[in-house]
Amino acid sequence: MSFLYKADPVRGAEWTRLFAAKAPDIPFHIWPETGSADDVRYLAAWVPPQDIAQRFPNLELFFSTGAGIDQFDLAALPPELPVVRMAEPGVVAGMVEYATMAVLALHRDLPTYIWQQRQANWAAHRVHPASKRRVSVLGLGVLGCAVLNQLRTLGFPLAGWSRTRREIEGVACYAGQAELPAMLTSTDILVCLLPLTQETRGILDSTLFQHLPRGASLVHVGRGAHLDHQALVDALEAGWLSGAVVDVTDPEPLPAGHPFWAHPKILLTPHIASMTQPETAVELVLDNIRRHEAGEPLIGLVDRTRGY
Ligand code: NDP
Ligand code: OXD
Repeated sequence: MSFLYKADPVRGAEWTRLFAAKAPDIPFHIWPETGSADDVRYLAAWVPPQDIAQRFPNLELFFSTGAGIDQFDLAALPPELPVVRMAEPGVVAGMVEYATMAVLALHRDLPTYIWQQRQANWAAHRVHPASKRRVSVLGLGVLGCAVLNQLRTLGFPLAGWSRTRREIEGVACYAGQAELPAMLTSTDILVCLLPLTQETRGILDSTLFQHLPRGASLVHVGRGAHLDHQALVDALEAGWLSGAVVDVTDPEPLPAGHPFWAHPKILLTPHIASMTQPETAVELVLDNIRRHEAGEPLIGLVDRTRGY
């Protein structure tokens, strides 16, 4: 029985050390070194190998090294293979930091001040209290809820949207497509923390932006393909949206000359909002292996019918 890791090799070295300390009985390999393919019971990967079923016939669990799973084709994996995503405390903490930073940056007009500094322009704008800035989160999952918990402490009026109905203290909750416009019309800063599925692809488009009030802004930390890039640029140029913090794009990296690179109203980061942390990820993986062996429910098990 062995564990195979196929993702970022730097973090892989940390996984190796952690497995040696915490699970010395499980032989650990880093791709492309696999040991005996018949022995591989567990595979952790950002993108699994294409011939996974033929290559590893005794695989029992597949772990996505990301919290998201859209980077690979779920349908290409053996149908009975459990797929577990990395909803681990480290990735959650990183997203809470980034989303809070981004909301505060938009709340306090940072894109404008960065641009003004470049122009040597000393111009002050009115400061609005957090209690007057309505923040809404698309996606009330592990990450969306953690972000809302942090934003609550800062005094923003909060709302959130999910597929099925949720109840979260201090958050106006909306569910399903029909209720989305009602939330958007009372949103000043919109945070996208949705998984990428057939239903959510392209959701951040001109129609959605038109439902937001004039002057609203966007934090995009979901997946690049949620966002219609041109629609964002158009909404910013028209002054309909006032700013955006964008961490994920399609494609990644953006090509040279793409309008996001130099846009004065966009703060762009290269998909670093959050990252799986080896220490906490390995703890979750080992807990899930134990759960699997004991026939207990797995933490972060992907529901293949929902696609997330
Ligand atoms: P979860 O699966 O825990 O939560 C997903 C949420 O989205 C749920 O509330 C779900 O609704 C909602 N949702 C899904 N589909 C729809 C839909 N069609 N309409 C309305 N709501 C929908 O995911 P996480 O919170 O763990 O992660 C969210 C995403 O964040 C990841 O999939 C990934 O894309 C992104 N991410 C980005 C990172 C970055 O660095 N930029 C890092 C990590 C993750 P319901 O509650 O009803 O199921
Ligand atoms: C993830 C990511 O899904 O880093 O974990 O985007």
